Amino acid sequence: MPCDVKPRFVILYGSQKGQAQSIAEGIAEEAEEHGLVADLSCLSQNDMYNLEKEHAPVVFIVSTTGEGEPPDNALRFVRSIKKKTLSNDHYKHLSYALLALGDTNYANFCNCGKTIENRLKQLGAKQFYATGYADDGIGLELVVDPWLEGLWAAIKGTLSNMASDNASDSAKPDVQFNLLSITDHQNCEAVAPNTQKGDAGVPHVELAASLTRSVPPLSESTLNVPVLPPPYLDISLQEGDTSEQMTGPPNKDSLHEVPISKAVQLTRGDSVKTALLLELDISVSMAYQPGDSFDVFCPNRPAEVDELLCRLGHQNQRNHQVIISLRKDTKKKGAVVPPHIPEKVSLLFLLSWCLEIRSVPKKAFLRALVEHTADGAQRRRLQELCSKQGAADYNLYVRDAGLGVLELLRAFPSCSPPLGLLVEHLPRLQPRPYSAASSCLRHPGKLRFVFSVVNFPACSGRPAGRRGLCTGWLFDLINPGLVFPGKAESSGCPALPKIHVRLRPSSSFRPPSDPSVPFIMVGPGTGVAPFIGFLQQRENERQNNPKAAFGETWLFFGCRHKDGDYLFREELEGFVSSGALSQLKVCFSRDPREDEESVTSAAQPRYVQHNLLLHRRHVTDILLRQNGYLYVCGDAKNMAKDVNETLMEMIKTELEVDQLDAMKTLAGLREEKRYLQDIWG
Ligand code: 2AM
Repeated sequence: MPCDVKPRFVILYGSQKGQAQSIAEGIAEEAEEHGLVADLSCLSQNDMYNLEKEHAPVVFIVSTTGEGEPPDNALRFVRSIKKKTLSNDHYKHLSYALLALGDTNYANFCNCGKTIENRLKQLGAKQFYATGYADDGIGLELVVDPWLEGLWAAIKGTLSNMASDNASDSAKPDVQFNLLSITDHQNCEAVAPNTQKGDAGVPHVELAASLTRSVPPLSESTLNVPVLPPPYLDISLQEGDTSEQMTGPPNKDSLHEVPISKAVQLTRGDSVKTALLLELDISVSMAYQPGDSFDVFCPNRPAEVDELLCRLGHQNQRNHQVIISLRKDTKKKGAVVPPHIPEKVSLLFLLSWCLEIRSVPKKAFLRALVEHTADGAQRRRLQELCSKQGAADYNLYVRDAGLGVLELLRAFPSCSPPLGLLVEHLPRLQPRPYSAASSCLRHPGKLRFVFSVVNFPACSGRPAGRRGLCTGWLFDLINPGLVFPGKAESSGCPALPKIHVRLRPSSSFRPPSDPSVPFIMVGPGTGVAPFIGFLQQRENERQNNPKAAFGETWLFFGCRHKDGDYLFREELEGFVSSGALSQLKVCFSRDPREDEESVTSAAQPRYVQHNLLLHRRHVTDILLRQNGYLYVCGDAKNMAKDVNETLMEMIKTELEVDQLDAMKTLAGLREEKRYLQDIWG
């Protein structure tokens, strides 16, 4: 091997939303500092790598989507390594390290990473560095940062072992490294809180005090912040309007632009979150089943886009065409112009429809902002926030507060980043998923969905008043034509607009195919949505086949006030009268209680899980003896976790088994796809 050839490594990634991709790209960027050359590709680009013949160490970065599935661009790879025909020495040359990303709010934490790791081991691969399991539920960085820190020593150690092996075997190929990454799905609405236009003029000094508080002088070496190379993207603006007036999201290939045919407010009063029902006219576009969900594409808020344009100094160039190219001097092999940005795009369109401007800036982004911050104290605070010493502050003031780049720029007024930095660091603007709340057997050609308008609380760096991006946008869109509770629909309503949507068929969240199988639905708040579809379908089936055998159906619903947010009350009571719903169990968490002591009192349980507990005999009988199904829909962080805990307790009591066996029973139900979740948060 010639002595001036740097050891090379390959980075492969698969990405749904870009988290693992950006980690892999970060590793690739750092490679040069470590005297290595990186080769970056996606796992789905299987013509770019050949693990079978790979004699070099490989680093996998793998995350998990949905209920434990691989991200789309890792599916084929996972399938290929699962083939039974592979011999157990198939990967005998392979040395690997693996970083698994996941979210403990969802079932089957890090399942894709675990699957790949198990299979690699079975096929003879050797691990050269301990596997990291990073949890987005509490912050990926808690595991990712230390894992990355130790990675280079592990790579170098493996490299030197290989080099000494090579010295004794000159016929072996050059030493290489490979990095493989796969990225996961995250729920979107909650990730990117931001402020509204009215906030722009508020003095932020006080609000941002804790974010920007001056720090005692710290030496650069204490802060341990590496100096980053300049961005690899060249951005220029060409005067004049873009030829095409772009409206709606880019890449409309699989999208449908559908009219909103109805908008109804489902809630009353101020003590509950405003919940709305929207009906889309899909008669000429798509077909769906109860249990399916679909994506809504929404733009960033114009006020936020305008403020960002001003802050970047481009206020008069909104309609200029943005031209993005790779820097000529870039040496990064895998560097590409972000694929989610069309070739010809106006600056306004770029910031409105392509970039998630409310996304929480990663530490790498903060690090890059340091270079563009003039004021010394502000630079130092930014450095601290992305250093090891500032990890707790970063988590508290940036990550947990959900601050976006706009709030950071407000808090650090001397920071003036170039547009290219934003294009490089802001992820793709993601559509927001919603569950269908209807059956087309009941509403032919129509698709209904419900949502609560999200309001984010104030925090350091952001005053109160900011709404969820998509729910706030939908609310403003339909507001003039909204029908209020108890009011008759008038034919003189203003016309409702069209929106872009894309169907996301569910692989398993469906009523049992055999109608005689009993099932239980747990859906507090807007989590009731898919069950309205299930029950409309069931009612229709019962009308068409009055003699068929139908299993019992139970719905556990919860809300705050009987007279405020009891969503679909009339329809649910109608399902009970028609027999489509055998048991409707409703609880109100904030209505006055007769019995404050006992939350599980038979008279007044507070939450759905308390009601489940009250009916544990029936519930466990349906699940464990009648082979029934259990569906849970709604908030992942609290409700779904608590329901899971309660189920565990119920199984322990009813089957008289210990915690471990109860866990196994629940895992078995998940495996058989009889315990299914459609949860978010
Ligand atoms: P709360 O808002 O009074 O706390 C729909 O959002 C319903 O779910 C509300 O009644 C809400 O109650 C309730 N809820 C909140 N946290 C919950 C949890 N951990 N488990 C079950 N229900 C919960």
